[in-house]
Amino acid sequence: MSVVLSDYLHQQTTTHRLPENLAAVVSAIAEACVHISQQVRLGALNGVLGSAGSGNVQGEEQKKLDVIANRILIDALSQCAAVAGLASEEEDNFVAANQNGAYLVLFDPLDGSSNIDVNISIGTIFSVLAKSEGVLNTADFLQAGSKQVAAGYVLYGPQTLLVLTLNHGIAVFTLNQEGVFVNTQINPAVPPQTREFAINMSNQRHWEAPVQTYIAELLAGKNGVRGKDYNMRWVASMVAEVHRILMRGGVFMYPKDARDPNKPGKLRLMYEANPMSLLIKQAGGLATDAHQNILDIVPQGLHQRVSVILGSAEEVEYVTAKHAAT
Ligand code: P6P
Repeated sequence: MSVVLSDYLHQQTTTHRLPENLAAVVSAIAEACVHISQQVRLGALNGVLGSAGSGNVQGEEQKKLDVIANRILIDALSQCAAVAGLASEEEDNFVAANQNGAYLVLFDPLDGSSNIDVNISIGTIFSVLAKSEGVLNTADFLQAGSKQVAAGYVLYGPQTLLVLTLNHGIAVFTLNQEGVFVNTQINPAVPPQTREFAINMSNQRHWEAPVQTYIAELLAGKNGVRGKDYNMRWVASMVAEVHRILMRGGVFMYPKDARDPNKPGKLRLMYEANPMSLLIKQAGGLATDAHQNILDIVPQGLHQRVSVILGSAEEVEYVTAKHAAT
């Protein structure tokens, strides 16, 4: 008997006392991502590839699908009574939704945009926080990742997958031909050790010394201090990298580099690093910014950037320890 997302959420309301209105928020996100998947899958047939001719608050060029996915999520979440407000990578400021809503949703509507026009996997990343009493303001969103009440992503790859945590493990759903997410896996576990790393090697000359040393050790393979050969992957879509790590282990790194010393890293804390770090923790892995657990970072801004090292716990501990030693 297939368990679909609505069944799973109902089970969670009984077994883990998941609030009904939080289940409604997750359902709204999932439904929006079904619509995004329909747009992504048609690509050129729908005229949705290429540049939108605009930029976002990050100073990045927006693709047409970035704008479309952003609009689909804003429209869907604004109609969900449980959503008080939302924050998007594509929006300068938060967007107020429903005054009596109990939750805040933060998202990267389409992560990996540079891959859209070359048909490589991309995804939607989302994070859900509880809203405190009072008039909605930016400070309501600035909660540490450990406060997330739900987090996940939808990966638009060979399959469209929803990977969700409600802080009680992880559930993986595959989108069927009727547009319904069907549960296909429960509680993937990240092995503590790995032989696979993901980093953009073209930035090697810009890294800080501990990362330079660490990656050199991996490249030395079995003749080096690590005593084993490593494999490398780099998809340039965080969603694809994290999914691979959830399925078979590995370490993903986007470290601080010297290209912009004022930026602690490229990735965004609130709607990329935090949701992915919660998933990785739920799967027995670890996520740090090279110095502290990402989930412990107290945010200062909606679009704050952070250095990310996440994946197999022993590997993340090893490279994080190298930073502590400097
Ligand atoms: P680079 C995509 O733009 C993203 O935010 C992540 O999904 C991905 O891991 C990273 O940036 C890729 O960055 O510098 O390799 O293009």
